[in-house]
Formats: sequence, structure tokens, C-alpha cells
Amino acid sequence: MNHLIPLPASLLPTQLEFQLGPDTQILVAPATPETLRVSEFLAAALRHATGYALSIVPDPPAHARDQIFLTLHDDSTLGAEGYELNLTPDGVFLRAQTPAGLFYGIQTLLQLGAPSPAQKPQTWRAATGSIRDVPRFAWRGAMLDVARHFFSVQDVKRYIDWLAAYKLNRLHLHLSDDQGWRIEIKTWDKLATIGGSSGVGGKKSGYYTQAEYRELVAYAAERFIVIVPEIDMPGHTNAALAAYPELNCDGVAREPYTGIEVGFSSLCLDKEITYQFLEDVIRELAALTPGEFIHIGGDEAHATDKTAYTQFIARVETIVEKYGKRMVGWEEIGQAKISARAVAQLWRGEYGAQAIQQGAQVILSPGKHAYLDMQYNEQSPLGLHWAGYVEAQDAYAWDPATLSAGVGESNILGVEAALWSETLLTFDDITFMAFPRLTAIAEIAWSPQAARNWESYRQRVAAHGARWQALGLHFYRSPQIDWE
Ligand code: IFG
Repeated sequence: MNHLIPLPASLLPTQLEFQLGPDTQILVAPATPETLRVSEFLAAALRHATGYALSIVPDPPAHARDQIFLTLHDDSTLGAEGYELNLTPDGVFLRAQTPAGLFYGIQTLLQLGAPSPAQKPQTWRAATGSIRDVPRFAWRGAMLDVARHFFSVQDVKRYIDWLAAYKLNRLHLHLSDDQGWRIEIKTWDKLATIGGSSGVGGKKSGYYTQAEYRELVAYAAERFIVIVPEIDMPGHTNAALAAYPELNCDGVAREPYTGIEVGFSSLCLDKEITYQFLEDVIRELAALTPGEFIHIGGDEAHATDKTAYTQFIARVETIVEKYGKRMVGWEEIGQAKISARAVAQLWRGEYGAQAIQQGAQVILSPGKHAYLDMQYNEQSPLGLHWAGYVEAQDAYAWDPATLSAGVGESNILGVEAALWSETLLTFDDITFMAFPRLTAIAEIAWSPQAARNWESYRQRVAAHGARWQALGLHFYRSPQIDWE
């Protein structure tokens, strides 16, 4: 019980052991499509770890020994995502108000068992005790930049698997930028076919068809993760400007851009076609996205007139709201007139107060703690360092509620780890930069601030290193951690 990440809100070990055997069963009540799917998820994970094919018993008649009980029941103190997990030598009892709560209890249960799926059948033991757990923040996010370099559906699904294991519940996909447009838009088909035909260094081009995007949305939803799509505007738009001459003020298409400079591109805000373009893109994206949020970027619009920018952001929010979604934007949107439904994503900490003054909530992604594309140190083979070097402790040892003046706990919807891909080419590059810092952000997002400390995290994450090694996850062996 001493290596759980994120740390549960309350934990009471009882120093005994529950051993799972080949005839352990998973009992679930009530048996609904969602609770059965969550039960299947647990059975599949335990089959992978032990070789046992545990049977699922819906709405069991009575209690029995050595079983795993999953039950839904009303308990408002557990909220929408909390759970109670009690392990005794005679059985495991997991209860929650919602299937999401059951899912998060299962992630904790799986961490309690042995990590080695090496040889099978593997006796699967878990320390006994009782856990009562609820998350600190509602928005526990990871951003993946698939615009600088494109990553396959398979790679994104593998990343989603790891997000779910650490109770993250938002995947923000940065789908467009100067170097690439990565989502099919049927009314403007050249956005993907031309805008998706390049990438940084001319590498890793590509795009998601709408069917593939729906596949990612569904895969994430099965793991209680909401996809938040970002179409960055009015800056970071060279790929769109290369696809359609008419989107440019001078009517001339831009060349595809394969460098890593920022701030040089802008949509043409005084052309009406720009707003038709935005309406079509937002309408199609909203239809593909069951989640309530659409991210419209808004960062580094250095090539856009400031007044035009503020009017643009206000107009884009009306379009996003027209299609039933809430606007998320990088913190620069705080300069514009935004509604209290808007969400500003802090990354430099300059415009948060202006967004909060308008009633908006904020997500915290501070460059010097939560930008996972920052190099760990000067020797790091991957990443940038405009925000400084970010070792594991820099990612862990901060409190969102005290980071920025004027930004308190009640203004904060949550936190999000941003992984920009200018220097990343492979899935191993993604995980090398993400682990062990993404798990630090996941703990900040979930666990009570008072329960957290670096000494405890560095010991617990060392045990996860053994699990990551066993599962073939490529990660950074930070010298700050005594890896097992
Ligand atoms: N800033 C840019 C990103 C990316 C990043 C790399 C934001 C909001 C630097 N904008 O972060 O496009 O280039 O660290």
C-alpha cells in the first residue's frame, strides 16, 4: 500500500494479504452496460497480470469468499469520481457512486498487485487495508501536440492507456499549428490533405480521418477520459494558410513551414471568409466531440493586431457556444471579453487574473513545472528549455493554489501536463519526456495538497519504475530517484 500514485485521500493499511486465485470471481451490482464494461476492464487487466480468466457474475445472489465485489451505491461524499476500496484476506470490496468511481478504484487495486506479468500463472497478491478516495480537481489533463509531428491512432491509444492508469481524465489534442493540420474537415478538405502533408523537419506528416478521431474519442471515453480538441487560432495557422489562398489577406497561399519558430502567422481577421471557415471547422469538430469543451488556442498571436485579436476571440466564443460547447483557450484570451463559461489555460501566468475577473475558471500548465517538452537538464537529448530545465522534483514540488497571485483554489478547474512535439518523433520519445513527470502532475491533480511531499513521491515512483520496466515503457531514470 506504500507505492500508490496518485496518493489516495485516505489510506489505512491492515498489514494482511488478499491472494487472488484462478477461481476468484468479479461480482458486480447493479449489472449495467457501464458497470459490466468496467468489470471487463478489470478482468482483462488481471488476466494480463496472472493468466487467470476470472468470470464476471452480474447481480450476484449472495456473498461468497475470495471474490472481488464491485457495487454502485449512493454516497454523495464520494462525488462523481470517488470510491471506497476495502481489501480483506477474504475478499475485495469496491464501491462508488458512479462507474467512473469504480474505474478509478480499479486503477488503485491494480497498482496494489504485483507488477510482473512476466511468467504466468502469477500469484497475484495485494496488501489489505481500506482506502477512501476522491480527486482534488475535476480537470486532470494531458496535452499531446500532434501538429508539429503527427502520431498514429495506435500511439495515442497507448498514451491514453497510461493516462487512465494514473486517473487523468482529459486528453487535450493540439490538432493544428503552423507545421500541420491533423483533423479531416469535410467542408474544407485541403486543411488535412495539404495542411497535413508536412511536419517539423518535413517529418511525421499525416492526419486523423473523422472516423479515426471518433475511434480515439470512444477509446478514451471507455477509460473515462474526455478528448478536448484544439484548433489553434488566430496565430499558429500557417498550415491552414498554406491549404487555402483565400484565407490569406493577400490571397496567396503560404508555403508549408517545417521550422520551429512561433508567432509569425495569423488568420485574416478582416475577411468574412475567415469566420465562415471557423464556423464550418467548429461545427464539424463539435459534432465529432461529445465532450463539453473545444479549445481554440489563442496563444502567441504576435502577427495579429491586438484590438482585432480581442474582437476575434469574443466572436469565436459565440461560434463555439452556438454549437453547444464551452471555449477553452490559452491564457492570452483573458485580454478579450470572454464569458464566465470560458476556461483560460495558464502557461506563462500573465493573463490569468484578467480571465478570472471575468468569471472564467483556469487550468494550470505552468511552463516551469508542467511543460513536459522542457529538457530535464542541459544534457537531455530531447526537448526545449525556454522555460528552464524541469527535473522530476520541479514537476512535483508546487501547489496550483499558491502558484500565481490572484489565482486561488476556487478559480482552478484543474491542471494539465503539456507535451509539445517539436523535438519528439517516436512513442518512446513521448514516454521518455512524460515519465516520471506526468505521474507527478497526475498526483497534483488528484491528491490532497496536505498529503503530498516530494520525499514520499520519489520513493513511491521508484516502485513504478520497476513496473514500467516490466511493461517495456521507455522512461527517464532521473538521478533524483532511487529506482528499484
Ligand atoms: N509555446 C507555444 C507552443 C510550443 C511551446 C513549446 C504555448 C501555448 C512554446 N505555445 O505553449 O506552440 O511551441 O514549449
